[in-house]
Amino acid sequence: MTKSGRTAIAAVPLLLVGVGGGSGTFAALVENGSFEADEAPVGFYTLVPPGTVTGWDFIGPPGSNVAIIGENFSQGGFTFPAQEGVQFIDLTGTSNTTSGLQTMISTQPGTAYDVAFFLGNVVDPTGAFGATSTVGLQIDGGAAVSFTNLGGAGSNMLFWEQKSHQFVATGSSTMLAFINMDPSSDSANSLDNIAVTVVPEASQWAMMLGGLGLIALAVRRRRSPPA
Ligand SMILES: [Ca+2]
Ligand SMILES: [Ca+2]
Ligand SMILES: [Ca+2]
Repeated sequence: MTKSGRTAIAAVPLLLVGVGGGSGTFAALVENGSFEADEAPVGFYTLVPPGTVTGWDFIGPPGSNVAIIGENFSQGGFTFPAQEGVQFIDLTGTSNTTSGLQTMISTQPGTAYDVAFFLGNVVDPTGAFGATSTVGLQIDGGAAVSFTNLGGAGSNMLFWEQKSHQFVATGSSTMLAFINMDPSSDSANSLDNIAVTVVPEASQWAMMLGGLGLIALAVRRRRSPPA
């Protein structure tokens, strides 16, 4: 292999880092998607409302709430570790109704996005936490798409499962809402680590490969000995 060939290949990881950085920008489409921004008391929780969640708006019937669950929370013989960081959201709060959170993200019309999030469940059929956890995801106020976590049987620890959903944006902003769909007898429906990313298109891959070629060329020219 020639020297310039090695140089070009060495440049590839740099470009991929650059492309990854671009994706990272898209991942940050959701502000505070891990619910770490507002510190809840350790071993306890903060009800919203009256509290607030950075980057999100509470939605739900009058008198209802959700909860920011603090680090090291445990109750009723169960432990509730976060999926990412130390905090997460309990969509049931203390009201156990159709409460939830919504956030507005910047989008490009016609672009496909992937919404990934973790849904937590405990199996407590004779206790307060129910046996299943179902979240409804609404895009721009459309029909809720439901996701259910049935896992965690035989464990006394919150069990996390990743879910994802793709949509094509129709406007320059898109509203995402996560709504509790557990029965009123169920007081645990956990949500953490929400990230939205652009679904790569064939044309974007072509641009990236074109970029690779240009960088390889530039590096080769730079490395050429002066005439
Ligand atoms: Ca978190
Ligand atoms: Ca539940
Ligand atoms: Ca609860």
